[in-house]
Amino acid sequence: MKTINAFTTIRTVLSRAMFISLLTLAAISCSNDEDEEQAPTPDPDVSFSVQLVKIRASEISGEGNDALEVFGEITASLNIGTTSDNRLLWSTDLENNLSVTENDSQISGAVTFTVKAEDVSSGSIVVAGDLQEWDGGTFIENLGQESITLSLTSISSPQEFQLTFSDAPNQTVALTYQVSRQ
Ligand SMILES: [Ca+2]
Ligand SMILES: [Ca+2]
Repeated sequence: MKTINAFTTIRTVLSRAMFISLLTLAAISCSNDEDEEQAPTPDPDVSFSVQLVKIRASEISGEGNDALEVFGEITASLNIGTTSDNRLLWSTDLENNLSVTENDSQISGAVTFTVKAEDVSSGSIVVAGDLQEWDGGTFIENLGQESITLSLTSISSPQEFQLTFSDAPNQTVALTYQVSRQ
Protein backbone atom coordinates (compact mmCIF):
# COMPACT_ATOMS: atom_id res chain seq x y z
CA MET A 1 0.00 0.00 0.00
CA LYS A 2 2.79 2.38 0.96
CA THR A 3 4.56 1.79 -2.39
CA ILE A 4 1.36 2.52 -4.30
CA ASN A 5 0.73 5.64 -2.19
CA ALA A 6 4.25 6.87 -2.80
CA PHE A 7 3.92 6.20 -6.53
CA THR A 8 0.61 8.07 -6.62
CA THR A 9 2.17 11.00 -4.77
CA ILE A 10 5.10 11.16 -7.22
CA ARG A 11 2.68 11.05 -10.15
CA THR A 12 0.61 13.86 -8.62
CA VAL A 13 3.70 15.99 -8.01
CA LEU A 14 4.96 15.33 -11.54
CA SER A 15 1.65 16.22 -13.14
CA ARG A 16 1.43 19.42 -11.05
CA ALA A 17 4.96 20.34 -12.10
CA MET A 18 4.04 19.77 -15.74
CA PHE A 19 0.90 21.83 -15.34
CA ILE A 20 2.86 24.72 -13.81
CA SER A 21 5.46 24.45 -16.59
CA LEU A 22 2.72 24.63 -19.21
CA LEU A 23 1.23 27.71 -17.49
CA THR A 24 4.65 29.37 -17.41
CA LEU A 25 5.24 28.60 -21.10
CA ALA A 26 1.82 30.00 -21.93
CA ALA A 27 2.57 33.17 -19.97
CA ILE A 28 5.94 33.63 -21.71
CA SER A 29 4.39 33.08 -25.12
CA CYS A 30 1.64 35.61 -24.30
CA SER A 31 4.15 38.25 -23.23
CA ASN A 32 6.18 37.60 -26.39
CA ASP A 33 3.05 38.19 -28.45
CA GLU A 34 2.50 41.49 -26.64
CA ASP A 35 6.08 42.55 -27.36
CA GLU A 36 5.67 41.77 -31.03
CA GLU A 37 2.41 43.73 -31.22
CA GLN A 38 3.98 46.91 -29.77
CA ALA A 39 4.46 49.76 -32.23
CA PRO A 40 8.06 50.67 -33.04
CA THR A 41 9.60 52.96 -30.42
CA PRO A 42 8.71 56.57 -31.36
CA ASP A 43 11.45 59.18 -31.67
CA PRO A 44 12.01 60.93 -28.33
CA ASP A 45 10.58 64.40 -27.73
CA VAL A 46 12.93 67.36 -28.22
CA SER A 47 13.26 70.22 -25.73
CA PHE A 48 14.03 73.81 -26.64
CA SER A 49 14.81 76.43 -24.04
CA VAL A 50 14.78 80.23 -24.11
CA GLN A 51 16.67 82.11 -21.43
CA LEU A 52 17.08 85.85 -20.90
CA VAL A 53 20.74 86.82 -20.56
CA LYS A 54 21.07 90.58 -20.07
CA ILE A 55 19.66 93.99 -20.91
CA ARG A 56 21.48 97.27 -21.49
CA ALA A 57 20.98 100.69 -23.00
CA SER A 58 22.97 101.20 -26.18
CA GLU A 59 21.83 104.85 -26.44
CA ILE A 60 20.84 106.94 -23.47
CA SER A 61 21.40 110.60 -24.45
CA GLY A 62 17.63 111.16 -24.79
CA GLU A 63 17.38 110.50 -21.09
CA GLY A 64 20.12 112.99 -20.20
CA ASN A 65 22.58 110.08 -19.89
CA ASP A 66 20.67 108.88 -16.86
CA ALA A 67 19.28 105.40 -16.36
CA LEU A 68 16.20 104.31 -18.32
CA GLU A 69 13.24 103.13 -16.26
CA VAL A 70 12.10 100.16 -18.28
CA PHE A 71 8.87 98.19 -17.87
CA GLY A 72 6.66 95.97 -20.01
CA GLU A 73 6.77 92.31 -20.93
CA ILE A 74 8.79 89.72 -22.82
CA THR A 75 7.25 86.46 -24.05
CA ALA A 76 8.33 83.30 -25.82
CA SER A 77 5.90 81.37 -28.03
CA LEU A 78 6.16 77.94 -29.57
CA ASN A 79 4.19 77.80 -32.83
CA ILE A 80 3.34 74.54 -34.57
CA GLY A 81 0.88 74.95 -37.42
CA THR A 82 -1.94 77.08 -36.04
CA THR A 83 -1.22 76.09 -32.42
CA SER A 84 0.63 78.57 -30.24
CA ASP A 85 1.99 77.97 -26.73
CA ASN A 86 2.63 81.47 -25.38
CA ARG A 87 4.68 81.86 -22.17
CA LEU A 88 5.73 84.87 -20.17
CA LEU A 89 9.52 85.25 -19.79
CA TRP A 90 9.54 88.52 -17.88
CA SER A 91 7.21 91.33 -16.97
CA THR A 92 7.15 94.28 -14.65
CA ASP A 93 4.94 97.33 -14.21
CA LEU A 94 5.71 101.03 -14.06
CA GLU A 95 6.10 101.10 -10.27
CA ASN A 96 8.61 98.24 -10.35
CA ASN A 97 10.53 99.43 -13.41
CA LEU A 98 13.99 98.07 -14.14
CA SER A 99 16.84 100.58 -14.11
CA VAL A 100 18.78 100.11 -17.37
CA THR A 101 22.10 101.84 -18.00
CA GLU A 102 24.88 101.44 -20.57
CA ASN A 103 26.30 98.69 -18.38
CA ASP A 104 24.86 95.16 -18.57
CA SER A 105 21.94 94.61 -16.23
CA GLN A 106 20.72 91.22 -15.14
CA ILE A 107 17.27 90.16 -16.29
CA SER A 108 15.82 86.79 -15.33
CA GLY A 109 13.40 84.58 -17.23
CA ALA A 110 13.45 81.13 -18.81
CA VAL A 111 11.05 78.69 -20.45
CA THR A 112 11.43 75.21 -21.91
CA PHE A 113 9.22 73.84 -24.68
CA THR A 114 8.91 70.11 -25.30
CA VAL A 115 8.18 69.26 -28.92
CA LYS A 116 7.23 65.94 -30.51
CA ALA A 117 9.99 64.81 -32.89
CA GLU A 118 7.63 64.88 -35.89
CA ASP A 119 6.69 68.53 -35.17
CA VAL A 120 10.27 69.88 -35.11
CA SER A 121 10.41 70.40 -38.90
CA SER A 122 7.31 72.65 -38.91
CA GLY A 123 7.75 74.48 -35.58
CA SER A 124 9.11 77.88 -34.68
CA ILE A 125 9.88 79.91 -31.56
CA VAL A 126 9.05 83.61 -31.38
CA VAL A 127 10.61 85.79 -28.68
CA ALA A 128 8.78 89.11 -28.43
CA GLY A 129 9.12 92.16 -26.23
CA ASP A 130 6.89 95.17 -25.65
CA LEU A 131 8.85 97.71 -23.59
CA GLN A 132 8.11 101.17 -22.27
CA GLU A 133 10.07 103.77 -20.38
CA TRP A 134 8.89 105.96 -17.53
CA ASP A 135 9.74 109.65 -17.30
CA GLY A 136 7.94 110.42 -14.05
CA GLY A 137 4.29 111.09 -13.31
CA THR A 138 2.17 110.09 -16.26
CA PHE A 139 4.95 110.55 -18.83
CA ILE A 140 5.60 107.28 -20.60
CA GLU A 141 7.66 106.69 -23.72
CA ASN A 142 7.16 103.69 -25.96
CA LEU A 143 10.46 101.89 -26.55
CA GLY A 144 8.89 99.57 -29.11
CA GLN A 145 7.54 96.13 -29.88
CA GLU A 146 10.14 93.79 -31.32
CA SER A 147 10.32 90.07 -32.06
CA ILE A 148 12.50 87.43 -33.68
CA THR A 149 11.15 84.19 -35.16
CA LEU A 150 13.40 81.13 -35.34
CA SER A 151 12.53 77.84 -37.04
CA LEU A 152 13.18 74.92 -34.69
CA THR A 153 15.37 73.22 -37.31
CA SER A 154 17.78 76.19 -37.15
CA ILE A 155 18.37 75.71 -33.41
CA SER A 156 21.18 73.38 -32.40
CA SER A 157 23.96 74.56 -30.15
CA PRO A 158 23.16 77.39 -27.69
CA GLN A 159 23.02 80.68 -29.55
CA GLU A 160 22.46 84.28 -28.40
CA PHE A 161 20.10 86.75 -30.07
CA GLN A 162 19.38 90.41 -29.48
CA LEU A 163 16.16 92.42 -29.63
CA THR A 164 16.73 96.15 -30.04
CA PHE A 165 14.05 98.62 -28.91
CA SER A 166 14.65 102.06 -30.42
CA ASP A 167 11.26 103.75 -30.90
CA ALA A 168 11.93 106.45 -28.26
CA PRO A 169 14.31 109.21 -29.43
CA ASN A 170 17.89 108.51 -28.36
CA GLN A 171 16.81 105.90 -25.82
CA THR A 172 17.70 102.47 -27.18
CA VAL A 173 17.56 99.22 -25.24
CA ALA A 174 19.19 95.94 -26.28
CA LEU A 175 17.92 92.68 -24.80
CA THR A 176 20.05 89.56 -25.14
CA TYR A 177 18.64 86.03 -24.80
CA GLN A 178 19.84 82.54 -25.51
CA VAL A 179 18.05 79.75 -27.36
CA SER A 180 19.21 76.15 -27.19
CA ARG A 181 18.13 72.64 -28.09
CA GLN A 182 18.59 69.96 -25.42
CA1 LIG B 1 12.99 107.82 -17.74
CA1 LIG C 1 12.65 108.81 -21.30
